[in-house]
Amino acid sequence: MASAENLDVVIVGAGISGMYMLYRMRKLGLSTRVIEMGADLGGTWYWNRYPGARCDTDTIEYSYSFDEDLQQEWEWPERYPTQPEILTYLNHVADRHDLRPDIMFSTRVEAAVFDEASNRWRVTTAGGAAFSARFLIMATGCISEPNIPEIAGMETFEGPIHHTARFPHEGVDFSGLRAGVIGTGSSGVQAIPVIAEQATHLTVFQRSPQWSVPAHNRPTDPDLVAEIKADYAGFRARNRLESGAQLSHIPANDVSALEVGEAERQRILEERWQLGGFPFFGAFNDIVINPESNKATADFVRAKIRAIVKDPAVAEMLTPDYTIHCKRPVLDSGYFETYNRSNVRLVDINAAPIQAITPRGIRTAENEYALDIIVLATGFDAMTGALLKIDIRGRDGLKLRDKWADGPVNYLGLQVTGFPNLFTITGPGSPSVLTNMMVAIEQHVEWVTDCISYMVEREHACIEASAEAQAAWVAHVNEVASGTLWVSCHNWYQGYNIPGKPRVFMPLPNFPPYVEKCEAVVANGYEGFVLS
Ligand code: NA7
Repeated sequence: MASAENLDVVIVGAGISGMYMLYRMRKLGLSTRVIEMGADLGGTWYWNRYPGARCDTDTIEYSYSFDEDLQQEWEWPERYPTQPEILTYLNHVADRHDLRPDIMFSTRVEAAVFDEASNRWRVTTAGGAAFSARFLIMATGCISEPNIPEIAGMETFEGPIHHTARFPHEGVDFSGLRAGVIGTGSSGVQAIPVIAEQATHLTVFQRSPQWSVPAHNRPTDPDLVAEIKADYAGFRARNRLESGAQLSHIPANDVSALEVGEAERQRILEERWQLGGFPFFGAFNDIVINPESNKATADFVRAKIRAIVKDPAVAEMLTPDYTIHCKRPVLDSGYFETYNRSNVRLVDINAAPIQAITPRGIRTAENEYALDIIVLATGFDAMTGALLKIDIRGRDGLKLRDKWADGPVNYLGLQVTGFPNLFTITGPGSPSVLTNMMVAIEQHVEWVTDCISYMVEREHACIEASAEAQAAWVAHVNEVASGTLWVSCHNWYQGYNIPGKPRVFMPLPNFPPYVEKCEAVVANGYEGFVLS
């Protein structure tokens, strides 16, 4: 067995959460190492380099809040940041705080085993390195493990096949090529208009149509930025709790779609449509809980799709029949308009499924499509995929894979019973993907920092979620989720995109009460945790 380097803390992943976690652990004076699979930092923003990749949260909110000088100094050129801009920003943060020396790149964690005799985690990597740490923090991301569908004949294709989350760093020139894109989630919807402009021909293979709304990207408004920077801390605080860490600082209208007449309803929806982005889904306060309000909103978007897409048959194929906002909302820049181009064809693979990838293209139940290049925009094994890829074993050799065989269970989305001193940043059971990830990440990193600091000060060896607290938390998450329309369709929040994955609602709706709960737990001496 390789001898292990002794550390206080091992953090897995050098994305937004791993970087901030390292910064915080260093401030506590703890010896810390971040282990990162990629050749460089950035996590999501390191890997997702497909054409058109861009964050769908406004730049003024999608940035760290912990460094006042940084947030005052940094300038974003547009409303939404592009993938390269975010990567530049994260590299700047790493340089500014000298984070790199404690990050091991190109190193994949293979296993993490808890040793009960020493109360330490032994972390081993694919390259044979070993670390022994008191605390193990999984900063592996919610949407980081790509979903590569098993399609017969994939290996026979004569051209390249790229997943959006594993796109070549040097980029891909689609000029002169017949391209095929499988998948129409956020990644597909962002990539499709850009690829359509370059490629000779583009075929989009759609399993589910999307309720996409216009992003309305535009240059940064200097007046708005000046106003925010005059009191950035206040803006962050309002964002965090008053607007519920939603995906936009523009709050939802506090009115039901059913409380207003038809003309007023249309006026509000049109106003929100023109605002663009996530504020659209805040047109009314009950879109995700009231089926009738949801239908009114969906009907509005349905009419928009019909108005944009010239061919009625194509418009029909592009119009979803499920609850709007049930799958994670998608923002676009000219997505529906792309289907008016003569070089773009839409194929409904729900009606005629893909049977095989052949050497020259894709064969469905109805047709064979000749292609030179295929893009898999097929998403991720979200929330649990990256965690379960690692062989994590807690007390008595208990495997996390077994513990979560019927779906993830934990307390506060932070800790799993039987896995002492192991923390998951934005784990399932926490608001995570239903919020602005930046806000959720900072809240978790700060909670974990305070917890570790408390333990170090009081010389506690272990913290572990009690079985009772965990059971109550799992029941709570299910109860909250079941009161929403997020359980009414086949979304990845419930694992529907991965064959065989347990159908469990994974994120926790509603950020402010969650933060209150986390704070109350601390105020009550880490209620629900066993400290030893
Ligand atoms: P998503 O949102 O999971 O979208 C993946 C798309 O790929 C979606 O349209 C899926 O259809 C489709 N898909 C998945 N598996 C298959 C197979 N096997 N065959 C055909 N089509 C398939 O991932 P994205 O990368 O677009 O976005 C992920 C997140 O990144 C997003 O939510 C934002 O947070 C940013 P389905 O809808 O499952 O029928």
